[in-house]
Amino acid sequence: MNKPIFVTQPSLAPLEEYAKLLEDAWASGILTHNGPLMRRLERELAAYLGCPDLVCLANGTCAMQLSIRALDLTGEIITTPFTFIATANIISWERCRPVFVDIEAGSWNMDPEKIEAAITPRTSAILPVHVFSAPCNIDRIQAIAKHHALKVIYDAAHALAVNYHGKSVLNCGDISCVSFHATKLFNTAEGGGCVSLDPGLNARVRRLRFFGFDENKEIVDEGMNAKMTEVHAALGLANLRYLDQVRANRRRKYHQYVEQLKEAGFVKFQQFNPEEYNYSYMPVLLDSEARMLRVLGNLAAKQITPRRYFHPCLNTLKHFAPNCSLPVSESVAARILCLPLYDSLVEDEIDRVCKCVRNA
Ligand code: T4K
Repeated sequence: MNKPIFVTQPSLAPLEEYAKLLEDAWASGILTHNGPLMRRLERELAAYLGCPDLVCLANGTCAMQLSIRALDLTGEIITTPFTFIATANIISWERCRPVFVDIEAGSWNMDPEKIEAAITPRTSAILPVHVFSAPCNIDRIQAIAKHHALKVIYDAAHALAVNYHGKSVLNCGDISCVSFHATKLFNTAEGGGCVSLDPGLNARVRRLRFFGFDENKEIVDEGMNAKMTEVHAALGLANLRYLDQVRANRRRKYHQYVEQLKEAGFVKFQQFNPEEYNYSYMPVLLDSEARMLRVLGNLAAKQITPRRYFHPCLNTLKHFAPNCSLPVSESVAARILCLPLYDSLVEDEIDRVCKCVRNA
């Protein structure tokens, strides 16, 4: 009997390296409140990514929440329906209304040509997602935002260690939000971060994550608790040393999948620039929902669980109504499947997954 295969598994540094990093925390008893390990992780990540600064937070969802707050957004925020529920939920959670626009058929990212029709006097921002790490058409989105005086927050949950025009994609827009969840390319178990080129915004996000305290512990803003602990930061520091290796490994496995599936006439892959992708997911688009369900059944019979990232299409959820029908997003969401992709996945397992797909 083969062991079950899940859509992903965390990439983890050797346990001894993690434990070593925790020795100082054990000695000092400092476990949280913007401690030395978290500040070191902020510096090391910013340097690794080529960003001037990075603010570590408790998770990627609160990175978006604090960004909405830091920019004082209200009213309507234009976003994509082809994303994880967190993106749209946090807009509503912050008492704004998500307005969905359709995606491009090849990149599965927000279609910039559909944005202007969705802008109203109530629109305050655009919140696109770099889905599966492929950068959106940022040049076009920024031009539209500038023309209409809108803010831009990028949900870059998937897009750590991705460049756009040779520079970190996280340096784009007013703020970019990353996730360091256990299932991501780089993880701190739970965690996330905000990147902005505006030092004032970074300072505000830092205050918002810490109850509104400034550096002198004066209450200067209406904040909450979104701090990253030392225990999480240590895991990040340990894992960061392996990030290049993890990315290269996943890239190799991604191509093994493509080699085995490209001849199957019913499988399509995401369109992206290979220099601007981090290979954290293995999304495949089947030619019909019926075929996708057959693939799912074949895999389930072998104890292999892929994920329908992202289904359902968020504009179809009742609590976001009224929203119009968005044919490209709905069609992609009905036929997409993310196949298993992670460090310890071996070639034989990829072969088994591909066989199930081809047999559908
Ligand atoms: N924006 C976008 C576009 C996102 O995709 C996400 C999160 C966010 C924002 C929000 O970021 P965070 O607030 O989460 O930092 C997972 C993740 O929980 C979620 O972070 C991620 N996107 C989403 C795409 O995937 P689920 O519900 O599929 O996770 P779960 O727990 O079912 O895990 C999937 C598989 O991973 C399991 O079958 C086994 C494996 N796994 C999972 C965990 C948690 C492990 O091996 N170890 C683990 O610790 O959402």
